[in-house]
Amino acid sequence: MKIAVVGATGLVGTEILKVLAERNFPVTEIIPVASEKSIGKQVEFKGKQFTVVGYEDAIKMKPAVAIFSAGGSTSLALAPKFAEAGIPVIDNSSAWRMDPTKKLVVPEVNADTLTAEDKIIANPNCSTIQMVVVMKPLHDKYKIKRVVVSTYQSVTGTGKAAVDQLFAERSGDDDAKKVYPHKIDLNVLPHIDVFLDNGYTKEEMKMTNETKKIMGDESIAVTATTVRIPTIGGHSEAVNIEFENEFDLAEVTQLLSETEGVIVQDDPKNFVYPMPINAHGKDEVFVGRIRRDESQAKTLNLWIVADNLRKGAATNAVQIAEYLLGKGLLA
Ligand code: 11C
Repeated sequence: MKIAVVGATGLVGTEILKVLAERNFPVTEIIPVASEKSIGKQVEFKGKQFTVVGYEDAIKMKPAVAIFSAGGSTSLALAPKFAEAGIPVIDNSSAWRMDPTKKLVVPEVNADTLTAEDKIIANPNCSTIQMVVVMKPLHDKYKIKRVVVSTYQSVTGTGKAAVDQLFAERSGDDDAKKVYPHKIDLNVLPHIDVFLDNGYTKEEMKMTNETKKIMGDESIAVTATTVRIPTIGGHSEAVNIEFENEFDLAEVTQLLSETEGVIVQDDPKNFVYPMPINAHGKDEVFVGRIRRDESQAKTLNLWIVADNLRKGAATNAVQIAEYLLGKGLLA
């Protein structure tokens, strides 16, 4: 099966190629697509070299699916061209996520809504994905009323230039090119993406709005504070969930340990809890610090960690492709 990867040379694009190889997706040919300046470069996949092409050539090569990770404006311009040619697009940008005509998919939660009509499928924001994977079984069982989440997000969410800023500062170069408005090493920035008129950042509103859409329930209230920290392994989240119904703590742990794609790491006496350093390079979502909020009835506290480039982006996109393949929706 020919697979086009649009934005193949970026941080997420590179991870998509790794995940396709690791999960043995039946790839016969990778079609790496990138901007003018990268056309002609080579991209390696399973020991073979593939030449980067422009989007028109890629469409002519008739890939079975195109996975996009090239930013919102590229996606707005190019995804419809692939879709019009009958090539399903799985898009990592925020361009189509809240479009009511497009599905926003986390396979463990709502892949069953996909049909042959869905030619542009949106991949959610990384911080939303890891939260909903854990929340879905809890919502089904106890019905979520309200979520208060604070995030601790990896610089890899911003891209390679941010990783470079962190390591340049760490090596003592305080004049390093700044992607953030402040130093990131030895610091914490309560600021991810742009500020909106309501005082929240776009990242915070993505967590609110995308959660409702993926879970298919507009009644779930979500308030978020999203924070950038100097780490690279993944995003962490302190999540407080108020339910409609009473829960049993042991049952919550049992339920999560039986949930596809979730690994419970919760043995605080032995210092076992999820950390980005351990989640790095993994496809699962890790949950721990499972405890009752003693200040309020029917309320739970959790700590959720996942590799934002994996389950938060590449893995989720490849899992959507796997679902389409399994349902016979890829030509
Ligand atoms: C971050 N969550 O960590 C962002 C990156 O909407 O896909 C992903 C942005 C998005 O900065």
